[in-house]
Amino acid sequence: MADTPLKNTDYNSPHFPTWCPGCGNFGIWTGLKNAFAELGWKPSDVLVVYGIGCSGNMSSFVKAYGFHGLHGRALPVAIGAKLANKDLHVVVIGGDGDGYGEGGNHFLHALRGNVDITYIVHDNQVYGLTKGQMAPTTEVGEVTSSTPEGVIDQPIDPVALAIAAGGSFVAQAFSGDTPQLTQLIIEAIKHPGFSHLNVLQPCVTFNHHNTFAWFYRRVYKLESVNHDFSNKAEAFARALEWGEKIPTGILYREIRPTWEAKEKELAGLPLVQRPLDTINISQTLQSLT
Ligand SMILES: Cc1ncc(C[n+]2csc(CCOP(=O)(O)OP(=O)(O)O)c2C)c(N)n1
Ligand code: SF4
Repeated sequence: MADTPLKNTDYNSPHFPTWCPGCGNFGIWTGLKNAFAELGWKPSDVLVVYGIGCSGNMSSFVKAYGFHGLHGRALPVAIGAKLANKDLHVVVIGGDGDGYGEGGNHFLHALRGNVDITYIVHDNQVYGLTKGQMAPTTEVGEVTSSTPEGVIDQPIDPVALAIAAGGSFVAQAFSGDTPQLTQLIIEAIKHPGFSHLNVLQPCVTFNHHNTFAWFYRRVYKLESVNHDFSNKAEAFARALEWGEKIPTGILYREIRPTWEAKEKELAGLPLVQRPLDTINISQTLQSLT
């Protein structure tokens, strides 16, 4: 924690983002830095793990500890870091292709495991960095650079999937509403367990359907309808909403023990602080011969 109040700009790296002008990633970048400042975290208090994509390029634009992983593999890196140092704050940034496609398997099992990290997905419904191929969330019929005759596959619904797979915190935000997004990032980070925040993020270059204007006409805040986020059936029904009405806010939250709390070997000092010279693996090695 810092002694003097922190500002959004304290997390700026020397590099200004290279995203296309008007890209929805700018709103998420702002929201993340706002959240860190409000939480009073110094850049050295947090590790941000990134996947590969326009979203993952944020690794160059945020001043904090960072690890730019492989496509689809940000979650296992982040979980490994958290288990090695349970006192470290760990946030993961990735795209919908990265996290729901190539990394979909990691996503499902992270939801079940409930390791205390926060996963923020920049859901622009397209592969941005590789120039506009279909992604797991692209809508049926969309013409993309890899589907010249329109998408045939049914899109996945990330928030419904997360609730069904056992997520303990599932929320959705819109990158065009930075104040709400900032608060949701803070809520997600404060949640004791795995938190999933799907951020609706217009890609102004390759997705000309799900634009800022398109979202502004459809998004509504769950607070405005007194949504009960402890009710799983209600949360699931809201999570399925898409088209004319799209919910933002916390869809589902439950408190249950984290993976770290249940694993007896992790009780006490974080693994990184334990002296290495007390570790004796000779018995294990002998049992293998
Ligand atoms: C293992 C592997 N497969 C494929 C790629 C190529 N690749 C890089 S980024 C990307 C898609 C990124 O899309 P998304 O995750 O939606 O992120 P965005 O760029 O839209 O933020 C792909 C397929 C790669 N780098 N590594
Ligand atoms: S290609 Fe799309 S997601 Fe990538 S920087 Fe440009 S507008 Fe943003």
